[in-house]
Amino acid sequence: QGVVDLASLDSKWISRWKTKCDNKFINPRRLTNSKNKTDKKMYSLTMFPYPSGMLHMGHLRVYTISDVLARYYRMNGYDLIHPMGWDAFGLPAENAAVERKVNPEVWTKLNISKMKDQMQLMSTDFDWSRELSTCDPEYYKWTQKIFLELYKNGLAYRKKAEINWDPVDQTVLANEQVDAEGRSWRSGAIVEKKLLEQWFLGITKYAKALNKDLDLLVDWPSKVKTMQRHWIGESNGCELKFPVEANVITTKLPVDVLDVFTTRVETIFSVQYLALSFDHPITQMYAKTNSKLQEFIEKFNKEGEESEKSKEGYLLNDIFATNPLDANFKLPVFVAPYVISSYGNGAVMGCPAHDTRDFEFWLTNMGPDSAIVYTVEPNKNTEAEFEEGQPFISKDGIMNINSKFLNGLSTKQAREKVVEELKLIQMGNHKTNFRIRDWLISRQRYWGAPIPMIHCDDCGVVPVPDEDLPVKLPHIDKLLGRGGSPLAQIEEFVNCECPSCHKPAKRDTDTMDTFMDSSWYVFRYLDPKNKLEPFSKEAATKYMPVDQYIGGVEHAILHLLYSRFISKFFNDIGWYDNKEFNGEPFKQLITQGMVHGKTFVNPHTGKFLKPDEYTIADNGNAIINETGEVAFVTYEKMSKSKYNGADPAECINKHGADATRAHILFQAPMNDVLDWDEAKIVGIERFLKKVLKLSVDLADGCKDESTIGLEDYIKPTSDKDISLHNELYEFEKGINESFGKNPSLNTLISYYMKYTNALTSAVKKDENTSQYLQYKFLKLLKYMAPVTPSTCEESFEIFRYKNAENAEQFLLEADWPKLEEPIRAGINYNIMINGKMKFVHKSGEELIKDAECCVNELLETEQGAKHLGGKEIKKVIMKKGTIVFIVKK
Ligand code: ANZ
Ligand code: ZN
Repeated sequence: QGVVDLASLDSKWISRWKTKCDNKFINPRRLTNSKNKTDKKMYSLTMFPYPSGMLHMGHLRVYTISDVLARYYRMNGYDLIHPMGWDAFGLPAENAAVERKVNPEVWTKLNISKMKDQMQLMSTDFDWSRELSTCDPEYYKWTQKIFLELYKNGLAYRKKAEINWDPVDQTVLANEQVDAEGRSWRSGAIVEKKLLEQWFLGITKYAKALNKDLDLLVDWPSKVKTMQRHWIGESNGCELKFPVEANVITTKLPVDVLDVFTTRVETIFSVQYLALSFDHPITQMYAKTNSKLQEFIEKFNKEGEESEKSKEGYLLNDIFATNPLDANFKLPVFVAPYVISSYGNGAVMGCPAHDTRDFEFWLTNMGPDSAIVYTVEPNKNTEAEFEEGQPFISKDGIMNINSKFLNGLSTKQAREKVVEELKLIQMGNHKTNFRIRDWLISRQRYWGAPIPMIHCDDCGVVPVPDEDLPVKLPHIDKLLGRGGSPLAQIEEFVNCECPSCHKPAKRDTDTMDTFMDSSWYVFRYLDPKNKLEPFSKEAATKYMPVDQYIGGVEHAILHLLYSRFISKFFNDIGWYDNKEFNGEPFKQLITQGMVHGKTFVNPHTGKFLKPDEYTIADNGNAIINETGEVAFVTYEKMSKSKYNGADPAECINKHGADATRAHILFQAPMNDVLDWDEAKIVGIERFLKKVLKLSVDLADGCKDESTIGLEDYIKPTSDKDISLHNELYEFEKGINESFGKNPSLNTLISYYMKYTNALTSAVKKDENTSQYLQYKFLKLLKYMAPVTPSTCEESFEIFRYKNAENAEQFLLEADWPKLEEPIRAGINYNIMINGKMKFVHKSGEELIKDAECCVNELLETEQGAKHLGGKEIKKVIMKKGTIVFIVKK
């Protein structure tokens, strides 16, 4: 029985386990659980991957974490849901179709099968009977149904909107796909604005709940909650009306008041102008006839998001507005690129004296010497700086003499007072605004779920009837390049019959944002084969919310926000019941950190070195071949340009899945960045070989009649066994805690190592009973099984080669071992009865904690029974070292 090559163990055991499980899964523990059903549920979910065709190190890390936790829960007998599926719609498949002329479906399916194989190489135990793929018509049928349900509830609507247009990819982008510089996240092109009819989902109707219920998510990283809160952007202020008129009375304006949102309504007497967004109705009206205004708008539209920073304005000469609290204040009205059309009301009141942006705007458009009207001055107690001629922007000040009836009040008091005043004349009220915008889901792409709507000349927009779902993607052999919606070019798809009047009509040719597909997959996993509905109410009510959601922090905002929205919506329309958690889908969120690659840099040129440009010396330094210098080493995000990528499949081939899994867990706490250094895996390999060696030593050292089975419990009796028991207790406690509420899988591995070392030295010392050592070793194997299943199974086989009778049993069928409390060494108690020393009793400290237990324990001993049996005991006095009894005869 020599020690084996670790990498060879995976295939041996995976195939044996699979055979045992009728080829349905790879973990025999599931057989045990299906025999003993419980109602302890555990829904442990990993964010499903995009099927790119290759697992990367990030996948390796997250699936290892997820699999290890899942195996632990299975060993504890939980009714566990641990599914896996594919976020299979999206741009890469479409690009492959355009560039390589392959069918996106074929490409996607091929990738899925490759990645599934790689997941098996990692020894992951996902529940493949629940597998789903968002591009499967059986799945997107329900995505479409959910869209229609949102529509029915007034949460899906079509609107002509200023959208982000990517001139390179020729497609619409969501706001979040545009970076801070106004560039497309994909092509890098400066994003333009364009007006298009688009479908929106009314997530803003849920903004308040989405913000408030973040408080319920106590097991989420606070960083993620802060990001969500910021994205939702709840802002409490006031909405007020400024009457607006044209200079020429015959001009008819589309509105006669301008609704304005402000968080500083106390500055109302500092207002010197109003500004409108490009698609405000008044702007739109003048733009139709005024070519200068048209040019102004076009110029900024080309700049995209950048334009929001501009200080330029276009004065609308023909109109003026009036301050609602003072009709003498006539105010000029500008069109300004800084006014965001989708925030507030697309109209703002400008206060040059108290806002930096307004100040700059005012001087830019009215001249550098223009006067500004202060109404707030510094509060004497605070040391806010005030400089004449500059805006005073502190929110915490005192109202000065220019502010009429507010004079002398603090800004806070004044804010309330103005709202009171506005309410009286019905010109304003408190208002809460949200930064979050409605969710634009239309995409001009092929590889997505078609929007199930039909456009009829007579009936308008008509939903596709339920019985006609899914609206299937037409089969294509190649895509005709980009430009608008690919589906619009396929006549058989576009032309249809109006479901309402049966005249010829046209289908919507856009597909849905893929975030829509992933917003509800957690529900489908619970009932993946359901042909009648997206999921049954019963299954969802039973298993939701997800207990543990594991994934990358890059989804901290959008995916999690959209899922929360949809899950709350399902709860509200009664598709499932989740009242106590307000429809929140994810109880605990675990965000794993990124995996960084070892990167070699030339210290002089700063250039990244290719693998063939340096040699690793004996001391571990990387020597640059050309110059003989030592290369500088850092860890950075893996990328082709840095030559620092690592391939999980390669690592597994070389070292085996177990060592790879243990190594990736050991190197860093789950939430931290992990600096991947394959060389360090030798430490793990050494440790696993020690475990295998123990199995050989313990199998050889045992007596022939020793038969330790999976369920056995052996009590330590000799002093040496008790002290080993107590030593191992600390590690067992650590192991159990590492799997606790906040899992800590790096410390888990170090407890395994300590346990292994303690056992190894005990075997060397040869002072324990061999049965006890065997028992504790088996316990270690069970504890390690979630992380290194093949190594543990192999050890068990070697070990039971001599021991076990039941050769059909797998280690992986075992229960999670119980934590055995430490045993304290005995203390000698002098037992005095009626003042006389009678005998000595040896026991733990617990003896003198409770009089009744103490007497019972004594009665069980020979001496105790002799002296105390059948006697009425009047009083027990308990002291450390001595116990005095008074016995009444
Ligand atoms: C007058 C004022 C005076 C303002 C002052 C600020 C300081 P948050 O906190 O983000 O909600 N605003 C309102 N709607 C806008 C839009 N559509 N585009 C651009 N800016 C807009 O910000 C609220 C403030 O942002 C509002 O308060 C308004 O300017 C501006 F001394 O009104 B304030
Ligand atoms: Zn019709």
